[in-house]
Amino acid sequence: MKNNIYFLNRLLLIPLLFSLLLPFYSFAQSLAPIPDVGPGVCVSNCPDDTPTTTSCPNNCSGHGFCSRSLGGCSCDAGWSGSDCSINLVTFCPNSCSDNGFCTSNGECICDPGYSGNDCSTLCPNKCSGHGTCMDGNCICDAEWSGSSDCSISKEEFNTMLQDALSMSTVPDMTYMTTYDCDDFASDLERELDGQGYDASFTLIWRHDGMNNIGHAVTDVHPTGGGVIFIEPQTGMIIELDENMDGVVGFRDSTHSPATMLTEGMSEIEVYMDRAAAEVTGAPID
Ligand SMILES: [Ca+2]
Ligand SMILES: [Ca+2]
Repeated sequence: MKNNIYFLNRLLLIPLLFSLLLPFYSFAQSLAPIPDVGPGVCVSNCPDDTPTTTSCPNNCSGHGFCSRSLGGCSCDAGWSGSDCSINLVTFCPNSCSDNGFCTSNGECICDPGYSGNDCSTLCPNKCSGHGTCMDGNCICDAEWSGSSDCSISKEEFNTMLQDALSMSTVPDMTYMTTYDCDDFASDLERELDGQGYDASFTLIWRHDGMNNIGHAVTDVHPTGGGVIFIEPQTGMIIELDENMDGVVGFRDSTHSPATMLTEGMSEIEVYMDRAAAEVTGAPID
């Protein structure tokens, strides 16, 4: 009988121990990382943070899983939206023509060398990897602005242009009151246009506090962007970045009577040709 009582006590001890240890077990379990569950159903801490067995929106449409860490759907590649119902392949225009990445707001991010809202427009030579494709035209990086496909560097272009200038007869002309800077600039512009360059006519107004001293030079626009200025009386490429900020500031086709500086102490105005400058009222003799 004594033995039986002892046995009964031992039997009672087991549930007692269990009931004492259970809270520790539950606490330890609550510290364990909760893995994402999927697909579809969220067990707790769902988007509304209510501990229920409710699911993510539309059960993530079968194209993702319900993520506790995100508090919503984590969509499979190629799907987007809060319920993963947006097919990114067909959501963007023309599926980005297989030349770009479709974003969740329906816009294509085109691969290098392609442009257009559906990435269907190819730029020349894909801009040679030295520029950005915009509306079918390359916007070349500054150092690669020598050609429309950004394959010629600015330095190479300058070398070719300087070679062409060394053959020019305009710098050999004699400076006279009747044949002065605007005549040099205009004649060199026409000559370079004839050689296939996109040349135009530039006026520079230098300010010394009281007076505005005008000068005319020639400029050339490489097809990849930028402007190169030339002193037509010497046939040399000149640098007009007076304030040394890496760009030459100039006004396009407008003459403001020498009041708004565009570069250092100068106002630089680029015109299509001398006649276009005269039309704006710029004083040219
Ligand atoms: Ca003149
Ligand atoms: Ca500058």
